[in-house]
Amino acid sequence: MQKEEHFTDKLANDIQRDDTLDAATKAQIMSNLRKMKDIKVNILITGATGCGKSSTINALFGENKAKVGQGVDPETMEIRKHELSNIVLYDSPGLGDGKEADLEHAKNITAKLYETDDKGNLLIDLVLVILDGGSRDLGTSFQLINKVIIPNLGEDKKRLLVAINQADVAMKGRNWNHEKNFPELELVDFLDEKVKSTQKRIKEATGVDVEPIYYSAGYKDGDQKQNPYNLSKLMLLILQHTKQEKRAVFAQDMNKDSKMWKDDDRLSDYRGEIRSTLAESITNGASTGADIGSNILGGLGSIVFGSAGERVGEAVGKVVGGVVGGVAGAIGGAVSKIFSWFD
Ligand SMILES: Nc1nc2c(ncn2[C@@H]2O[C@H](COP(=O)(O)OP(=O)(O)OP(=O)(O)O)[C@@H](O)[C@H]2O)c(=O)[nH]1
Ligand SMILES: [Mg+2]
Repeated sequence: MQKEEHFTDKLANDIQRDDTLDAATKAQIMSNLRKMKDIKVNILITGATGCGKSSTINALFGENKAKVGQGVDPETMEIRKHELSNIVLYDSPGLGDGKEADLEHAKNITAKLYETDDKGNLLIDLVLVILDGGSRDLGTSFQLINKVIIPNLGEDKKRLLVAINQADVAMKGRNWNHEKNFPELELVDFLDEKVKSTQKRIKEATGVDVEPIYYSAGYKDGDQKQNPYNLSKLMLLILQHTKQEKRAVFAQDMNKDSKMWKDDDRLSDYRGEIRSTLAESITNGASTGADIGSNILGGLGSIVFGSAGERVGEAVGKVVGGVVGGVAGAIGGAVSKIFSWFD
């Protein structure tokens, strides 16, 4: 499969051709973009067998992008590695496979949580625990969260994210509107209750506050097919729990199929917020050290890219270009093209 051109290369091309920028500024931006291209975000995804880890990975990042890491013996219970361009996923079984297997999984997950990168920083940027919304007994999942993950998470508890999947079948398929792909009121209440009780069970056992969400990764089953629900809400949460300067690279690996992102609870403009979050991280990262202060850009980012519903392209062109021009305008204009698929 041919790899898609990296967005930092596209950006670099546009910047090179921009004759409003001087050579030194261009060189600085090029160097920033090269560094950005190498950023890795390491995500540990875990949860009980069948909760929807693989489905979630494919929905978020695109089916044909995830390839299974090398050197993995399927007979062992090792964590599987899916290496995308910039996002690296570690797919681990949760608990609930019997005493011996559980012990092995817990050991592997714990080891992963303590692993460090070549700079000595903790490798794992984010732990996504997926709960099966259709399951009555989430006891083993809480054991996983409360006894295995949280105690070994270190100071930064923000690295933990809990998401309840299979919202569509949480009431055995009742109260899901298949035509419109959303939950009817009764199911909404049921799911909200599930979110609350999940939060409570973690808080009471560990003192840690999490903000779980519910979603559906969707499915494809022969002729049967259902798009995800609240996937954009999950994506935004993932971005918000990732370090600001690392967020940019999700633009490379996110699923480019716009159908995946369209159905959600509409409590917020998740897609707009994803766009602005990404655009801000890219713009800040690209302009670091260039002759326009990144604080100016940061402020501008939220004003410009934050406008709900408006295409980043137009907004950037009009506002950034008009007000400061130069570096911000050039980067902003180029950034906008990256999101043409994300309507
Ligand atoms: N209805 C519905 N089915 C789902 C959803 N997510 C996953 N599934 C189905 O649940 C089954 C298991 O999904 P997987 O993604 O393979 O789950 P997993 O956690 O990767 O499973 P293991 O790797 O075996 O631990 C599949 O048949 C999926 O199609 C969802 O949101 N709604
Ligand atoms: Mg799987």
